[in-house]
Amino acid sequence: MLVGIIMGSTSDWPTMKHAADMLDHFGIAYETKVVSAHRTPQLLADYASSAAERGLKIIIAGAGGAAHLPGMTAAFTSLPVLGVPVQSKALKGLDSLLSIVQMPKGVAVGTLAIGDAGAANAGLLAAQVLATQDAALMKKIDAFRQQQTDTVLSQPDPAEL
Ligand code: RP5
Repeated sequence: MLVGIIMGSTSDWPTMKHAADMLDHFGIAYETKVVSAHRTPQLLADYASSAAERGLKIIIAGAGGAAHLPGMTAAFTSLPVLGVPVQSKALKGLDSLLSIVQMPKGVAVGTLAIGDAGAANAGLLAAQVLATQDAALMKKIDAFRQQQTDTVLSQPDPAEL
C-alpha cells in the first residue's frame, strides 16, 4: 500500500470515501482504517510510527470537531500528512479546519478544504506527490486535468443554457 487513509470515526467515511475514489481513479493502492486521536491514542501512535517501515508513502487523515488526528499523526511520522477537515454538525467543519490548519512551525500538515472536496483533493494531491516518481501516473493526472479543461471549454455560454 502506498497511501494510508485514516479517519477519526466510521462516521467520517462518507467524506473520506472521496479520497479513496480519487486514488481508485488513478489505480493507486491504499488502505483505510479508523484511528482516533482521542478514543484510540495508542493505535494512532502505533499506526503512524510504523507507517514508513510498512511502505506507506503518504497519509491522508480526516477528522471532525476538535480534529487532532492529522497533527498527531504528523508528530509520529516524517511521511507527508494531508489533513481533511470533516464537516461537523455543530460548527459545520470550521472547528475541524482550524484544529488542523494551525500547526505550529516545525511539524507540517497539508490542510485541504472542508468536506467532500477536501477529501477528493487530498486523494488528488497524494497522487500528484507520488507522480513525481512515477511518469505513467503523471500522464494519468495530466489526462484527468485535460478532461476537466475540455469539459469546461465545450460548455455553451451561460446565457445560452
Ligand atoms: C471525530 O469526532 C471524528 O473524526 C468525527 O468526525 C467526530 C464525530 O465522531 P462520532 O461521534 O460520529 O464517532 O473524532
